[in-house]
Amino acid sequence: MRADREAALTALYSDFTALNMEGGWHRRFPALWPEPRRNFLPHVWHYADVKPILDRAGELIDTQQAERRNLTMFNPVEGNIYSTVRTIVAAYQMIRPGETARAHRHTPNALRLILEGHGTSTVVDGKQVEMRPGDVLLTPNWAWHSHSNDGAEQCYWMDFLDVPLVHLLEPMFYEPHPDGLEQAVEQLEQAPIAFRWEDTLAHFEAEQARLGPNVPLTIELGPAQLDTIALHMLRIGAGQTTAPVQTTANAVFAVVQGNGVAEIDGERHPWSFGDTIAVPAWRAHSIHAQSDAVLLRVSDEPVMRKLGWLRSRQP
Ligand code: 1HN
Repeated sequence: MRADREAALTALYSDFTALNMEGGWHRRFPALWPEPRRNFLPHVWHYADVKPILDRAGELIDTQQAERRNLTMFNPVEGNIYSTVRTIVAAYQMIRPGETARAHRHTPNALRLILEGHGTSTVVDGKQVEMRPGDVLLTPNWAWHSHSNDGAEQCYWMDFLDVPLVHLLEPMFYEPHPDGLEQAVEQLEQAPIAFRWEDTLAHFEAEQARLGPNVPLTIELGPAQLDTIALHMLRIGAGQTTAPVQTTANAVFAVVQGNGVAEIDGERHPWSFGDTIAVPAWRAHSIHAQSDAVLLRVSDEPVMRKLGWLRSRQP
């Protein structure tokens, strides 16, 4: 009787497999778990390591060959070859004097943080804005964008895109501009897609007047224009540390100025100007500054909030 049942079960389970199905009571891997598994790894990429590599690439690869001379930072978690955290990819890009990165558009949302160099501008849907250090410039879903360096200096910046989220959900569309560059272009000093460094500093001053001098400040670059990505600037004074937090939002931090140490899941990660810090979902973290620091936090908070999955707590 018992042996009959065992044989019947074995037959049942092999029929599952043959038909590409599985019993909820028979899984080899659980489908549900009590709280987020920490999957992607905390990691820091140092600009001091990246910059010479961008410079070497600059001597070997031109913008004819590479539509964008960019280096993407892939998380060291096993099996990953692209994403910086689950939903976001971060890249460094450099453009040399006289070069143009041709216009294209794609469904992934993108933004840039300018690190170094003057004389380069970006054109987003026909609006040309200069790129200056500390500025954050947006290229939303399906906006045309190109970059040109008409100055004398190499320009370095960081790109952040929701490409991994688009890969996951699959609504990828990409199109090169038929003319290579947009034809009718209007030059703008202020534009809704441009968050200027001077405005960020003024915003911090106003926030400090409200909260006092001894606490780290967080401001949002808004109103939000990217559906999937939230942008916050953090100002952390020398010796200050942010309150530890654990959140379902995936984040990448970029260092705009200063240096310090990020504590992520109990491990210390030193950072300085231009570095990229991957803080994946549910990794408890706090950030300590050793000199007056500003960091940009790029996160998928709007996605988590919209879908009812944003949960944050003090670890
Ligand atoms: C992209 O289109 C740009 O337009 C930069 O400057 C970085 C990284 C991955 C995929 C597309 C750009 C990118 C990118």
